[in-house]
Amino acid sequence: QAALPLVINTWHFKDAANAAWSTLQKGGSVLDAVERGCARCELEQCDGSVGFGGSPDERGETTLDAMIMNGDTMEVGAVADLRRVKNAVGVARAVMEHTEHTFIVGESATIFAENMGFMSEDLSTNKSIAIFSQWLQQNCQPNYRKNVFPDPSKSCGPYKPKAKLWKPKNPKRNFDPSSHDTIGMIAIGKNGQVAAATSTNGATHKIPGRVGDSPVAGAGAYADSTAGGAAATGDGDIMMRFLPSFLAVDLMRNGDQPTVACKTAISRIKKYYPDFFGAIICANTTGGYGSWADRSALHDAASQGRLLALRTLI
Ligand code: SD4
Repeated sequence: QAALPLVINTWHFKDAANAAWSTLQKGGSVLDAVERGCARCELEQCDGSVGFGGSPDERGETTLDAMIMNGDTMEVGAVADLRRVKNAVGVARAVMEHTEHTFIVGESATIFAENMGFMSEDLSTNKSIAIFSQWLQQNCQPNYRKNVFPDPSKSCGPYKPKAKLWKPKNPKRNFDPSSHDTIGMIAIGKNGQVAAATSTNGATHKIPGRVGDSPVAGAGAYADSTAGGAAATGDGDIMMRFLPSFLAVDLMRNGDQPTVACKTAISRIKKYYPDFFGAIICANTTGGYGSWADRSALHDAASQGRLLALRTLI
């Protein structure tokens, strides 16, 4: 149990937690806190998996997914497959506050962002170009239309679906855990107001247009000021099928302690996908918080969240 207010987030993104915390201390709202916290990660390109220059897709482009949720009003703003705009969580908040919609995607999200005054710029960096080129070389099929396209960079497309390696209950999942590190953040205000937000550049080498769990309310994050908040990180293609953040908040509403709620949300997924990668953080409106990860590789995502929570209380 901790005193309020409280900020926790996934992984070891301390600058993000501090940005959120100082926003609260300066009198900002919990929404301001989670927005600024996630925005800090977008600027710092936390672990390469948040913000510009990370997780290039199969065409080499970085695209962003983000959401924000107001647990007082149950308003949500979200963007996915956002191109050429760095501040995805800011655009998500603009969707929430300046439209009657919840979720805007792709080029249209970019146009919306530009109309709202967000700057449009290339999200590629030398690093993302290098990641893409290396992947292209490794995945290029040298004989594929070789005579037509002697340039190896042109002999790799169009996309041909790979054989599906995994099925429910089949532990073989073609998934690179090192490419996953989204920020998910929960802030609980002095009076128990809850806000949550996420921001990510998704999964590396995804099929263009792929959207993960992070911008989906109830999957990537959820906030309800009558119960608590939750945020998830990990294999979004699997996790979004179970709405783990919604489930965890609902379990807390029914009296479960945050750690128990987090564990149940992860266990529900493991029943069907025993080998998936994922973690979730949970906080309730009285300042209790907890986390659960499916395996040790991701314990960092959860336990660092706990450390950060303590840190912000110092
Ligand atoms: C996604 N869930 O797009 C995100 C990635 C992530 O830790 O959380 N990585 O699937």
